[in-house]
Amino acid sequence: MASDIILYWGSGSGPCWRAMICLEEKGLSDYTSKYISFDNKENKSDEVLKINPRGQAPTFKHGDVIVNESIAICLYLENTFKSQGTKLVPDDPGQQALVLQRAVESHNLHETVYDVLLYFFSTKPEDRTEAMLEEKRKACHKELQMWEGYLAKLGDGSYIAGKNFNLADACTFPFIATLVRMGFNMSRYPHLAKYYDLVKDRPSVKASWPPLWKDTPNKDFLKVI
Ligand SMILES: N[C@@H](CCC(=O)N[C@@H](CS)C(=O)NCC(=O)O)C(=O)O
Repeated sequence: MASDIILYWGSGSGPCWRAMICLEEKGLSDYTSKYISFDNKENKSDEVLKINPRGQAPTFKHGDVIVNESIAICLYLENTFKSQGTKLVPDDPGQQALVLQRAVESHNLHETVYDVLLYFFSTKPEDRTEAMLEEKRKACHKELQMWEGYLAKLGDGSYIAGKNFNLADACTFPFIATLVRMGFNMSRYPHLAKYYDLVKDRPSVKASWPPLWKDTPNKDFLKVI
């Protein structure tokens, strides 16, 4: 029974998706799901602010325990529901170190992807300059080369931090999927493209796929990146 778990989440939010994937992986899919609209500023409602003074999503509560910050939520779920569902953090110290590192390191990918998107969302096409596009392009490719290299080193069929799906994937995949959704041409990164294909049909990922993305075609903003 997971009905004493409440998650406030917004569609298409990578941080929210991380928590939702972990809830599914831990067999907690019957949590109390509270969808909030960022457009209607529901993340700044009294109900959310009471739990999360930053007024951000994900906002999470389990009984009387409040945990905000997506990676903290994922780690809390693993620690609290250790014996059920997918093991998200391995016991072996070396493997664990890699998983924790990649999970936290996904912050860089998050920042990079959202920075590029913010540029597109906050400017009119006619106001975009080639110099700014080049700056965003460089930052994005520099970050993606890092992740492409990690996957290349691990070999075909690998997840982001080893042979099994774990916390690092829950934390990283949402931002790879965001790039694809927004029209980024992932075929230039063959390992990342294979990784996307490997993870996109995973039951936890499918069950938590952003609803607004389900019935609409991918965007094309990032085709120039
Ligand atoms: N570091 C936070 C970031 C959460 C975050 O930035 N959430 C965005 C949605 S993707 C949000 O709530 N934005 C509204 C705001 O900051 O007012 C986490 O990982 O949970």
